[in-house]
Amino acid sequence: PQAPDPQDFLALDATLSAEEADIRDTVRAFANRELLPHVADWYEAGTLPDPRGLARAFGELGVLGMHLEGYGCAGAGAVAYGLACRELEAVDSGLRSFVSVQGSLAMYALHRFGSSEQKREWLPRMAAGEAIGCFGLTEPDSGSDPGSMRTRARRDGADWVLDGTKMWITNGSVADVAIVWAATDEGVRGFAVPTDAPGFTANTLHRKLSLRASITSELVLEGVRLPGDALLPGSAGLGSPLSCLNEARYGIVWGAAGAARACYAAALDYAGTREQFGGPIAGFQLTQRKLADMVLDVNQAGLTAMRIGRLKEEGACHRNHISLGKFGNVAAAQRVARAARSLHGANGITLEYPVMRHMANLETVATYEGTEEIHALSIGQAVTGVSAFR
Ligand code: TGC
Ligand code: FAD
Repeated sequence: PQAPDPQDFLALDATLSAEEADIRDTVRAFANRELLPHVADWYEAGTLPDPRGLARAFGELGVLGMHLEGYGCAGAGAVAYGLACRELEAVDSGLRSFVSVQGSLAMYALHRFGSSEQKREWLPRMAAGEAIGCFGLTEPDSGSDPGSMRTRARRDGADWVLDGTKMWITNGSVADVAIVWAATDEGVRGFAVPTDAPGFTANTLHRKLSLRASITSELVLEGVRLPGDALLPGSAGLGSPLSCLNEARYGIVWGAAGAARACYAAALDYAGTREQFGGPIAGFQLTQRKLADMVLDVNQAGLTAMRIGRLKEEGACHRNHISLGKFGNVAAAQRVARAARSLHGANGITLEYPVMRHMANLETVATYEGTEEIHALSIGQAVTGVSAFR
């Protein structure tokens, strides 16, 4: 047998189909050419300087809604979509987030719950990156417990009128359409809100210390009057937005494995070239222990992502599989990023190396799409049958 490849220790890449490997290579080449050279500057600036150009570039690459069928979407398999997320997050969590929010949250909500008119109006343009979507579930006083939302939609004749505030909304201030979740007399329902509707404003949030290469916003809805057909007719109850989250969380299972891989690769490279006490730091036992722990975390995260992806392709992926993947892979990525940061010494705290940027991003990744505690409780409930959320 061949000795393990340090970059793919468990030879997981050999289990990919030729088409999947092709998609991985295409996204990796794009990421290395178009994103990696700029991401430290974007991160330092605390923004994405050209979100519309970026959306169009992602659209051309074919990753926006790539796992959806029809309306200009690629209809790719779950593993292929996961591989794209992994390559993007190997560059930066904020870039995977851009693609997740567009494809897995805003487009998925329209695709699954929208009318055929809404799908025809938005999906082809969103797949091409000509229109940007955001997904507003979280509120200032309603994060882990979205069932407590205060945003309200009431019927007024044939119209709907929306009032409320959404918080921490990725791409909110650059979006053309906001998928807004609101409480109604019939329970929680989704609305496609054009962001030029009177009464809708979006304010960019500043001074973030994590996910800086990403735009995060507050959405304010003050008496936003929408025609009856702004309602996503298939949405019914809190389960509707939560089922969109499963899609985005699935992307994070793969994405976190990408961030971990990037930190490990940087650490391995640094360990081989940095010399102290007359030799490369890779030669010290304590460094090798760090690298061995990283190899284990990176490969276990890869295995978890692959297994959950194959379950999804078989139609056998339960939301608790995804909770386990998000819970485990984000924690693994955080361990790898932290160890990689320490291995880089002082250089590790700068933007010249990717490790602290990933480490800081992963604080967000561990928080959004269900915090570590929320996923622990979902897994706890799944194995004990007892809910401990309240
Ligand atoms: P609970 O009573 O358990 O559930 C209400 C209804 O929803 C169903 N359900 C789900 N359906 C599909 N997928 C899931 N993951 C679901 N979880 C629950 C459930 O069966 C029930 O249906 P029905 O028909 O019986 O009514 O609701 P709860 O109020 O007790 O809350 C459960 C909890 C805590 C697990 C849930 O609310 C939760 O997941 N909280 C975390 C919130 C969260 O993740 N927010 C993310 C916002 S979006 C975001 O962060 C984007 S970041 C950008 C990026 O992705 O890059
Ligand atoms: P809280 O829910 O207030 O939690 C605070 C702490 O209490 C956490 O440690 C939590 O785990 C813990 N906790 C809560 N409940 C329990 C419990 N029952 N048992 C034990 N511990 C508990 N949201 C969107 O809707 N759309 C977006 O596009 C979006 N993008 C985001 C981008 C960024 C950069 C960030 C940081 C967040 C984004 N979010 C978005 C919001 C995100 O989903 C929420 O931050 C997340 O769901 C947690 O909510 P919270 O911040 O209000 O924390």
